[in-house]
Amino acid sequence: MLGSTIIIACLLVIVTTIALVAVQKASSKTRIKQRSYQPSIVIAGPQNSGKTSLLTLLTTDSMRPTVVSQEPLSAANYDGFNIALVDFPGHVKLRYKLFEYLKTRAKFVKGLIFMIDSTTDPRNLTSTAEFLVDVLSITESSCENGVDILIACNKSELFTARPSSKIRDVLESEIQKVIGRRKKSLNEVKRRVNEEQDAENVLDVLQSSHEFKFARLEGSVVAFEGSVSKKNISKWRQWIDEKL
Ligand SMILES: Nc1nc2c(ncn2[C@@H]2O[C@H](COP(=O)(O)OP(=O)(O)O)[C@@H](O)[C@H]2O)c(=O)[nH]1
Ligand SMILES: [Mg+2]
Repeated sequence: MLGSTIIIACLLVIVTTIALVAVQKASSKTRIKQRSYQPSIVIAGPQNSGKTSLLTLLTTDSMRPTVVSQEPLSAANYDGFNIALVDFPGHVKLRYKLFEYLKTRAKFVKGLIFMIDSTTDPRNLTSTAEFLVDVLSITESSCENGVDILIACNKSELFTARPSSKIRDVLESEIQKVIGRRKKSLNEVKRRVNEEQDAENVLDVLQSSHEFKFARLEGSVVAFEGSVSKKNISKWRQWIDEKL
């Protein structure tokens, strides 16, 4: 009698242990699944630069009037590949959606198209440079090789458009100033809270020596001009094809 009770107790312990291990394995599998995303190419940049027009042209081969959306617009399986094209709203108040996306999925982002209106006066590119610093702070620190970036200088058919090389150079020197200003304001805050140190570390990732250079980043940064309305986007298509 005592013997069979012990055997039943042992069996119960064994069955419970097996069940617990099985449940644990199943839940860790779901966690791994949740961390895996479809690879994507992100379209970001200031408002009105032509991001949604580009998404429309790439996915429908036509230029249509766009509607401002507060949510990212996504096209899954672009060109038959297992890759999504995601267009993020450019408004300052909605940029957190892009930053959250990049923070959680940087490893799955095959490339980021940062669209700019090339007719923007170079003297007004400071806010664009600030936006790009926010993006680079995440992409350069979230994955080992960074994320490759195409600065897509749109509306190049307009006569006031600046060449992409000029825009790239202006952005490079503006970013240098933005980093300088941010570091200075961090230094002015004497309290050494962990979070502040983190912010400084991120800036150091972008600026290993005293001068910021795109070429020193982990991800490659190139700038090409194009025009969505003239369907003149061959250089951008070529860059996208390389990422597919
Ligand atoms: N001149 C010109 N206008 C363009 C071009 N691409 C887009 N636009 C216009 O720029 C405006 C903003 O485009 P949209 O795609 O909504 O910009 P988003 O805010 O970045 O998504 C629209 O009026 C478009 O028709 C282009 O290559 N040349
Ligand atoms: Mg848009």
